[in-house]
Amino acid sequence: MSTSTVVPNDLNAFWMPFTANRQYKKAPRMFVAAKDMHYTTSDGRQVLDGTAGLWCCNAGHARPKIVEAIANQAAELDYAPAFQMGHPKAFELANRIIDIAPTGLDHVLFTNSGSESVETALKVALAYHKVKGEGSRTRLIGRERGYHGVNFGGISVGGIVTNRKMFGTLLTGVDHLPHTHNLAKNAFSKGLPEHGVDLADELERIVTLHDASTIAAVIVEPVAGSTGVLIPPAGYLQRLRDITKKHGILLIFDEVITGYGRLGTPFGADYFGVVPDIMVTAKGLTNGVIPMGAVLVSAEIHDAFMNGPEHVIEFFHGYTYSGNPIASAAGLATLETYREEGLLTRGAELAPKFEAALHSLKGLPHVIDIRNIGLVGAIELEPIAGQPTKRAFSAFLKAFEQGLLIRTTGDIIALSPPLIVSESQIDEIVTKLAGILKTLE
Ligand code: PXG
Ligand code: PLP
Repeated sequence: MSTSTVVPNDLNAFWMPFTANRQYKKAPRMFVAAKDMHYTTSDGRQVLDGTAGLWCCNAGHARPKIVEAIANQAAELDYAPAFQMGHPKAFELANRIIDIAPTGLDHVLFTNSGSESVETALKVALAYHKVKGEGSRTRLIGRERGYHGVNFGGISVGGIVTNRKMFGTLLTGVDHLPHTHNLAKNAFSKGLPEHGVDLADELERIVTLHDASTIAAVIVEPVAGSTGVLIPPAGYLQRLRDITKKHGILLIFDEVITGYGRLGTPFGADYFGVVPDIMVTAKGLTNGVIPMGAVLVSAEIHDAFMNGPEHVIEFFHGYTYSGNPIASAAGLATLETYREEGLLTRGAELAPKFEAALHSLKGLPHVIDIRNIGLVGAIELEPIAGQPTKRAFSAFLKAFEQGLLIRTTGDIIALSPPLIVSESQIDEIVTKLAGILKTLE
């Protein structure tokens, strides 16, 4: 198939997500193929994937096992009803996820995205307290700058203003911890920033304000990704764990980005040695190929629902496509690929190289911070006065022209290459970025 024949001739109907539609449609950027570390554009150029798609293609693109599993599954069993019926692969996938998950997380609810996983986790948390006879625990605590998808629960506990301000009153009974970003004290940290563990103590203040008996759960990203890679201060997540445990509050880790090897460990929980009560995942579960999410919960939470008459549904929640056969097949083949190639821990081997390469950009024009953890990095730029986001977006456009895909949010450049990236490709990413940073307005 010639790649030049597949460009649609009218871009008007598709209202694109999180995109400057009018600008994009004047000068569209199209991918038409992908293999391993590269995309192919509609004009036949190769683009090195510095972002694993949108933080999801952890094993790179068009991996044979996954492609084959999807094709075979579509032919064998395309769909099975999700409610009151089952098929073997969903059970198998749940077991394989629990095999790699931190000890203490024992059951899986399937969804179709990170956003749905967040809603599912929040509903499990509220219902858990209710079935335990603590129905007064209804408050949810998120964090400033947090990203928990785009559905109403997620934007309520989320802390990105642009994602919230157009949408009315959201969920009531939500409070927020402060974010942990502090350039004055932590700029150019390698790995965990040194300062800010005491920001976790803000949770004690919130508990005092509302009383623990009204609080159901705290939800945080172990490393905040979408808002521009905010890495938690050393000791911070442990302290949140200690405070939540002390007060009987559930701790939810949103690992949609940090899950499945991104930090060099299977999950962020492993990296930080902190096990939450509920873990939210998606993206890397199927290598981004088929939409799917998974919410992991402790046996204690699951077992609390397994009461009452056995013919009665225990939890009134689920999606038409929860654990659907093709997504399950993709998930199994993905986890198999990660296992065969050691990808859930490869990030730890590459992290020192990635860190050194990124921090070599220190001193280039406009660079006010560089931060990194596992195979995630960020370069924060000084915004152009009165025109926030413009400088980083122009870096994005230049990178694309030069055959490199990066991601920008605000004036922050985020990097999260597939976990199959080679050392020379890390050099290529950083060399190209250095050239671009020198030419930015
Ligand atoms: N939670 C977290 C922590 C996420 O990062 C979601 C929930 C929502 O997942 P879905 O599958 O509904 O999009 C996310 C998604 C970016 C970017 O470039 C980040 C996400 C999605 C798209 C772009 O920062 N995160
Ligand atoms: N809206 C209508 C009218 C429906 O019938 C359904 C599911 O049956 C939904 C929404 C929810 O769709 P899904 O289960 O794919 O989330």
